[in-house]
Amino acid sequence: MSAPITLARINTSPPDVAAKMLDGLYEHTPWIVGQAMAQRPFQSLAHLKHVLTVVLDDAGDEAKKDLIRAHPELAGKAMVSNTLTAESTNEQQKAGLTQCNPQEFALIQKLNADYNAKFGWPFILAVRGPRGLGLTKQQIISTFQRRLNGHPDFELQECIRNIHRIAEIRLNDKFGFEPTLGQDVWDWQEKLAQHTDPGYAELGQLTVTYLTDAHRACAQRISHWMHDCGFDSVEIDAVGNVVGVYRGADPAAKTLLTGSHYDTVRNGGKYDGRLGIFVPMACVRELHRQGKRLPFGIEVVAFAEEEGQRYKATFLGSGALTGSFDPAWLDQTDADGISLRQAMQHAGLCVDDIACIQRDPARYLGFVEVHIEQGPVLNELNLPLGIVTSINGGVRYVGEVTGQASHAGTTPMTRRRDAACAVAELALYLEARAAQDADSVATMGQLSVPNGSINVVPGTCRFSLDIRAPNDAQRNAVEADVLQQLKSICTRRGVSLNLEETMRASAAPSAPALQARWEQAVQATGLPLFRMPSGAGHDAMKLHDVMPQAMLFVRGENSGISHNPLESTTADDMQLAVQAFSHLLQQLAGDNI
Ligand code: HGY
Ligand code: MN
Ligand code: MN
Repeated sequence: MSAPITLARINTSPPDVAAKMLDGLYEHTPWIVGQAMAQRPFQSLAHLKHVLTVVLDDAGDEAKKDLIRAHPELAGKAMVSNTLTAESTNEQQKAGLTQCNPQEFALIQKLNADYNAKFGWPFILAVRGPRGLGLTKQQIISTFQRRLNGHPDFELQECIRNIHRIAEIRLNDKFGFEPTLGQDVWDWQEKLAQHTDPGYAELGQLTVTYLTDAHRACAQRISHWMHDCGFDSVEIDAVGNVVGVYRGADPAAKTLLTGSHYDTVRNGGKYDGRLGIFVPMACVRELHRQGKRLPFGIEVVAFAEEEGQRYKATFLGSGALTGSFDPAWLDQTDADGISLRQAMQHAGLCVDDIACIQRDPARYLGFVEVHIEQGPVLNELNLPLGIVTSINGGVRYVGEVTGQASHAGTTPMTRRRDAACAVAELALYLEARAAQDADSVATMGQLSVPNGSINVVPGTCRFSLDIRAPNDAQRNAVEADVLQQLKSICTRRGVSLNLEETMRASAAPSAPALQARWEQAVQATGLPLFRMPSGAGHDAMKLHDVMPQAMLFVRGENSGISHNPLESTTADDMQLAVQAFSHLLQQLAGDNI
């Protein structure tokens, strides 16, 4: 039995001996590992993995295509003729590809043929999957079918990203490394995703909106898991936030506040918000397991409402902590006419206690939040972690344009007051106006004709506006132009407008001292630093109003797609997030690290 491979042996052995220990990482392509040896010593596995991606990136697209073509097809000829490498055999077995039924086998052969004919290389997918346990055959087939429609430039890079994921898992196997904390965080998210609102469960979709039964089940599960992690106190507060406190050794010390939200958008992903709850929970569990107390307390809050889906009360959960809960929200009604007040009472929440939730900022060191990036940047850079420099400011509206419903057949085009066309004209202006700035974004996420008919000119059209920019002045400029255009469209078309602002959040630059701690923590993992703004809004921008805050981003799979069931990240990346968070805690504790 050869001695286990260690980083020390890799760093100190002659380069060819070290490369030999890593043989098989990249299918039939040893030169990548060979060239990476020049970058020794490797600080960590994460450092080694990233260096391998850089070596290949520097080699260019033809080298990438050669590497892809060195791979076998899934359930392909090599599997049938039993000529797969040991690693590929293991991987395709774990994914059940060696047990395809005739229909599955025929379908995969057809997909292989079509994919090869379209792209000129085989389809590559890390079939061990984001958890490392192996994807199901159905997941493999549906990914295959989805990516067959991709663009060649994207598919080339996506195959390479999957090859790096395959190499990462093979490297873990060689080192006997299991990202166990990341796997636990991954499993918590899977279990929590079992709770979803009625109408979505049947569709296999994840939707958890404020105070539904699924939402309250999530609160219960999170509170039970917090207890299991060893938090000293766990409570569900008057707006449904789940608050876990792990006391510090020094009762006079300030507390570190952290957390994120557990509500989701409709048909959302499993990681948006939730990752920022479970990463600190895993850190507290490790402290508890070691019987360790930091000088300061750690308060992890699972915020009950951030997305503003059921009620127009965005950031309700974190807003309650900063004293910005708006009592007027209580009279808002949802699509079924249930008021927020009724929903809270039905959930057993005491509306009178909401004011008690407000925190005294002087008691806190600040707020840190871990969140998936929800964009493609880290995914395309092959970077597991990113440092957030600022959160873009945003403003949201809901509106209704009223024109004149009339007969689609008899109303001349010159005599119409078509509410939908007015809104459609605004949508195109919104898109063009935001595109004028390199980094503004504007979205009309909702556009509907209530009780519309195929043969009636729309008399009413409802819509939403979501406008964001890296700073408030730029956001306000886009907003002003859009509102001005909306007004002139309505005047010209003879339609009326009802518009309501539902959310306004200022851009939130990270507190330099806390950002520096995230940077130190990421460097300690062996990864390069990458600083970036957040296009998405987060609870941190609410806490920003009252205390220092800074965020850590975790790479998303599938181009970092979010607010979509394809949202994904890996147990290895979550492990690194837990590692970075633990390092930040040690820094704050003054540990000499
Ligand atoms: O919309 C956002 O940016 C966040 O996901 N609520
Ligand atoms: Mn979200
Ligand atoms: Mn979020």
